Amino acid sequence: MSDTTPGSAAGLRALIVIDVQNDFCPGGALAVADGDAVVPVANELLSDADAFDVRVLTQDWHPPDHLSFAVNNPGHEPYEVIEVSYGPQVLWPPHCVQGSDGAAFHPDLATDRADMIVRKGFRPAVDSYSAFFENDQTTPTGLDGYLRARGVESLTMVGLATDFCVRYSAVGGAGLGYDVTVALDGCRAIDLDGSLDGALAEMASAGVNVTG
Ligand code: VGL
Ligand code: ZN
Repeated sequence: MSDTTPGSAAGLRALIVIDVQNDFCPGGALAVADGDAVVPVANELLSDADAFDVRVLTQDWHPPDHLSFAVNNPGHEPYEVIEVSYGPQVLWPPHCVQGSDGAAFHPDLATDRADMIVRKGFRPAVDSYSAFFENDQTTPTGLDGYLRARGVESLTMVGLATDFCVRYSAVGGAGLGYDVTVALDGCRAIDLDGSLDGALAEMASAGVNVTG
């Protein structure tokens, strides 16, 4: 372990690469503009053994009957917000269906470098933006336990999308006590109705360090 840990004296540093999957890249079902531009940035960080002790990838992983898909909510269209058991939920085009090409990681992502892959959003009735907690804010994904067990104290996040899964993962991680940095040059946003500005404000007030 290196003794140059930024922001923490002894804890290990983890890189968390969020949802760099085909459906969030150009040509995908829920394409984020310029989404594939995050791949070289993520790969450079994944290869930087001096900067990180632990490398985690997350993967959005929905069953075909997932409640976040507009098609599973008759009378509703993609990008509408509906009320579900745990509060407001944005409806999306079907994306990242388990086992589909769209759910696969971008083919150029250096997935072999990862220690751990966390799948989320696999429960039909609960969406999961955060790498830590599903959208009901109570169901854990298990990532916190994994990081704690490995002695991780600081997190650097890149990936897709800045204003959804990166945002909720960063704010969730800060709430759990991690020292969280989001490297914006390795992120791209959906930006639905000002959601990028909202995400930047929320991350700042949660104490997340936003760089790049
Ligand atoms: C995401 C919308 C729906 C994301 C996932 O990875 O940001 N956004 N599912
Ligand atoms: Zn999703």
